[in-house]
Amino acid sequence: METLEKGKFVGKGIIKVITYGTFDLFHEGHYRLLQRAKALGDYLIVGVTTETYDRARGKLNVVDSLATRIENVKKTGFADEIITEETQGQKFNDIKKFHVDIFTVGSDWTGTFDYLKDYCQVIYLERTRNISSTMLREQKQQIQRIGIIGTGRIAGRFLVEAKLVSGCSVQAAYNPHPGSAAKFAQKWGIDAYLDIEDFFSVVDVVYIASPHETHYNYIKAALEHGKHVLCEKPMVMQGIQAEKLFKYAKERGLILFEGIKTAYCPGFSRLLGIACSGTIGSVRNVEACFTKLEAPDTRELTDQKYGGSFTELGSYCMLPVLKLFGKDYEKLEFETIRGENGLDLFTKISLRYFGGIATATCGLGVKSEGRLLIAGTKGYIVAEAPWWKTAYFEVHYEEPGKVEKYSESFLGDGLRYEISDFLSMINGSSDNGFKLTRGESIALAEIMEKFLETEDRIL
Ligand code: C2G
Repeated sequence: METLEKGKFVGKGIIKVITYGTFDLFHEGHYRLLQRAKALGDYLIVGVTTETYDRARGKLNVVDSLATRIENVKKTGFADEIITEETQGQKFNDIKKFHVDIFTVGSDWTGTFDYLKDYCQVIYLERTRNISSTMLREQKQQIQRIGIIGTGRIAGRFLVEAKLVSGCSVQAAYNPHPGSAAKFAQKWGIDAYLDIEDFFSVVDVVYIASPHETHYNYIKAALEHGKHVLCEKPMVMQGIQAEKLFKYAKERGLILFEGIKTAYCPGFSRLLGIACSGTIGSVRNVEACFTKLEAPDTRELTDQKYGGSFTELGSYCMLPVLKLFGKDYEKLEFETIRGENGLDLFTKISLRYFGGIATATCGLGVKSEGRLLIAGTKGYIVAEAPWWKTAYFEVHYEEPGKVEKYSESFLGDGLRYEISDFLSMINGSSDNGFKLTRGESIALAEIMEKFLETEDRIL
């Protein structure tokens, strides 16, 4: 075998191909990838990721051990050599070390590995769009086929994050508007449906990322079709609707889950753990602020029915308040600054509890300092913006020099944590329902409802 010259394939000897993957819960997508990778050359090297590397790159929920995953790759008979992938940057070194001619990976990674083009050929093989239910049944695999309702920005982010959660495969998207559905399908290489019945027939669980006002009907329809549901916040904006949907889901043995990503990220769980541990004494005051300036012509600031800062950001700011003080407030008041079209540009909610007070502030048209402050009888916790993607916070006491600092990882867009918890609840492997309880979701919907009632909206 001749050595490779930089940027050029010298193809006189055998053609060496390399590919990498976790290969967890081995399925036909993996099989087809390896089959086609082998067909690209004469000798196939497969790099199987170690647990440590998967943890480092933020891949969650990996079920099978490294030994099982290697065994499954071996069983296909396509791999001539199996190695482990242990670190970031290893691909480049492997290509040099093994004199690789072709690097290949599924098209869900298109563009990511273009930096290797200087050293070998890079080929993105079309990913397998649909993993058949028959195959999953035969292998008794716990892979959930996810369908997305709504094809906006957040749906794209969800796709990227879902790729890093083992045990699921995004297979379909639904949007009643042909143009948007087709655009999304083309961009992300998944099947888009215009008919909701066809869509439901190919998925096990549904992620809802459509406009707020459509959530209720979509959740209901999905539950009626026996699908578990993960819905973007705010799930619904009436307490009674939330109650009905949770009851309906429970009767059918289905999981209904509101996606407020902060609730599921490791840093926020740790922060709550410390706040409730007595370290800062009894919690007496919670102040949460989240502002994000939006252009005046965006949906958030023009949707007369459900736009405005509180419907957009209120779920995040109310989350720590509900987690620390609960749902039984004695008093709740809104103060709002409205734009010319009547929508709120800035809203502050004040709540009084037995033994505590809280404010939640959000703005789309007024900028303020985003921070979460939890004050107790012995000290306080502070997390600066973006505290809703909690990665760092401090605990302070009366003595100015005494400061405890906490860091936690928050990877990517953070949606992977809620997807992972949602899947583990479906599979019954753990009950993460406590991170955002049904009662808290219902309370949030009631507060949204109260807020909308204070306004002159055409509902
Ligand atoms: N794959 C596919 N079709 C699917 C699912 C996966 O073609 N429906 C491909 C992936 O694109 C990848 C391989 O199968 O090439 C292994 O997939 P995973 O086990 O999910 O591994 P992944 O996280 O994609 O790791 O360093 C690791 C690599 O970057 C890829």
